[in-house]
Amino acid sequence: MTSIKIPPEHPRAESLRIREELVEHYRKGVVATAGLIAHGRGEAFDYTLGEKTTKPALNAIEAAAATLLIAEKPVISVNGNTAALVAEEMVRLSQIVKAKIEVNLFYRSLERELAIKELLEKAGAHEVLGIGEHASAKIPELGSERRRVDPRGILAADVVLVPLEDGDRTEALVKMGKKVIAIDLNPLSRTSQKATISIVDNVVRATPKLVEIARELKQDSKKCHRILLDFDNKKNLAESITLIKERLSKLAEKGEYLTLEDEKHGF
Ligand code: PTJ
Repeated sequence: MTSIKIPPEHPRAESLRIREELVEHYRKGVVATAGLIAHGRGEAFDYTLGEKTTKPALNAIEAAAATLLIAEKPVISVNGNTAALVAEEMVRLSQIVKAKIEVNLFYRSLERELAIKELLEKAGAHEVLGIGEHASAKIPELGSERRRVDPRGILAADVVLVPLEDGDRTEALVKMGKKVIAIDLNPLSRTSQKATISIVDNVVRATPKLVEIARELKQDSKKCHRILLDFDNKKNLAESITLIKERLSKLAEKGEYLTLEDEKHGF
């Protein structure tokens, strides 16, 4: 439910709808104030990527699906923005790859934890970890509230999916020997740079794709292993950055961004 009416013919209708979704969930206490700022940052990077799932993003999504399916104790870490934008898809993914769902917040408060838990339960989650005193364990060397984790979830996990994350926790989780899958539109962020698998894509596009691919790969563990043998995160991340560079160079050559022809061709 959004509070303003967005005309469907508006050229930025989808982007505005997503923005309103966040504002609405901010009012409901799900999204942190800084979550709105983080979204704006994401939008800017999405522009440079052409607002579509790129080939390197798709490679990373495949590798992420394979990793989650092979994992012994996978956990999906959910924060305010993720819950507001893709609660249902995250729950569906957790069911396919048999992952636990844990709420983990940078701006932690019991009210927000409970509001996010409720949203996830409405989306079909049976168990939501990391709420209140259940987040009783601590990630070493981490100063932020993100250090508080559930011993049944992130602490014990071998693979953690972290959409819209803060770089220091990614680094700390990797140091603990866990595989970290990040979804972050900024390929230069510490999260993207330090993750085991970096999906440089919008969480609203990447998550349904992750669901679709995980469903396809579920019966084929040989293919999962093959995908992972071929995947090189550093190289893939470099391709995302190159893609942005080339796209911006092409646009710079033209000096004109919005023409009807370009829109038709997806620029
Ligand atoms: O809900 P909380 O309390 O855990 O707080 C969540 C935020 C997002 C506020 C917190 O994790 C934070 O401050 O994150 P940062 O450091 O702003 O990083 C967020 C990253 O996510 C940035 O690199 C953005 O470019 C990226 N981002 C924003 N929106 C999206 C996104 N990546 C993928 N999909 C998006 N929709």
